[in-house]
Amino acid sequence: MTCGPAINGHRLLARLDAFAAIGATPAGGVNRPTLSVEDRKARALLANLGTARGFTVFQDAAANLFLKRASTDNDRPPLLIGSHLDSQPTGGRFDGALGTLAALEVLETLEDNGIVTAGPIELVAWTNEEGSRFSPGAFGSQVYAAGAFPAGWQDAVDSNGASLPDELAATLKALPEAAERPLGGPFTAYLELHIEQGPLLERQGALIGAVEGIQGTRWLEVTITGQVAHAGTTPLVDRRDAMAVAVAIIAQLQATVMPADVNARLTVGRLTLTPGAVNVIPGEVVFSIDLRHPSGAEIDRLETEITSMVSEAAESGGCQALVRRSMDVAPARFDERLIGIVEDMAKRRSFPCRRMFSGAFHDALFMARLGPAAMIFVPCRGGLSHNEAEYVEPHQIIAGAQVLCDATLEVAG
Ligand code: HGY
Ligand code: MN
Ligand code: MN
Repeated sequence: MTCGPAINGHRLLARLDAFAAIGATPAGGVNRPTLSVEDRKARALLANLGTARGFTVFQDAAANLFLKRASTDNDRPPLLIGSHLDSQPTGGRFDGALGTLAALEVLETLEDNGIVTAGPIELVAWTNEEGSRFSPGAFGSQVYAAGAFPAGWQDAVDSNGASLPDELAATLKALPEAAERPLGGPFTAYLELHIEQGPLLERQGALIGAVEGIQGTRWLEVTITGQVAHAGTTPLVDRRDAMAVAVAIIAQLQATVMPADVNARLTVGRLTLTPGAVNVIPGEVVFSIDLRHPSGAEIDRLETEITSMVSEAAESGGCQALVRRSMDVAPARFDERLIGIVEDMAKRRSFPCRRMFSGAFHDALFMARLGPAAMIFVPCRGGLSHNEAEYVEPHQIIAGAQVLCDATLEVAG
């Protein structure tokens, strides 16, 4: 069977280096928070690269950034390919950037080969996939899928008090050359290349992951309120120590949830306490819970269990407790035809490929609710991600981008 045009691997690797320099950290990672000055720099670079090749630059009200490559019939719904440019504070060079820049490489390869597609192909760089600066994550794709902003989004502030609406407005303003794109809209298919962010492909010696779906994710915010008091004079019986209660809850969660179920994932990634003085009993502790499972019903059951565990521990420690959901993403299955195309393209190139589920959430999850979507994974060293040491071999980068290009052409017809 014939293969499509070869992508330009050198150009793609050079692009990844250029973007890795934006928000580069001393340990070799990137810190490019969504809607930050660094994010705006990366967006501007992407827009300039697109304009230089004659692609039209758009952004929608959520600052999702689009590069449109024209076709025979530009009124057809586009084929969307892309990922995100924002990163975790101690993020890697490939999470998001790989899929976004591979999508650019696909558009440029079509351009280099003078290939005209029936319908337009649009690169998309989603706003705030990570959710680490502002909750919820996958913000841009959620807004695209809903055609509207989530309730309460205007109240989101980051740890320095910067507001989401202000940062969004400043980011939109920073790209005046981008034309306005209405929110949402039909698309013929959505394809996203991403690193696996886990160890499976590497362990199985596979080069390509044909992703069948994504597990569910629920973020909870737990607030424990006790009483601020003197560390030296307050006997145990009189303490209402928010930290003691929080520690007991977290220890119980760690000891019960994941050990009981190999498919469950529970992470306490953020904890703040007040007043935070050495000799003062903490009056308030707020901590996050990132809960994941392939089964939505299991997530519901675990949330109920966690909520009652929290209130019992708070009560026995003389404290109040509040559990609030800050993100809730149901599991998603991808389009069987697209998954098959990814497998076929990998086979055509003799790239070892295996089907798998994604432990991480991705923007493709929301696109799968609207239309046919699928993902292509490549391995990352040791399965490490959300870590500055994140690494993908050049041949794996090129293989992933090549499969994205072949699958795009197969779908674009
Ligand atoms: O958290 C996630 O699953 C995604 O990688 N941001
Ligand atoms: Mn990502
Ligand atoms: Mn990530």
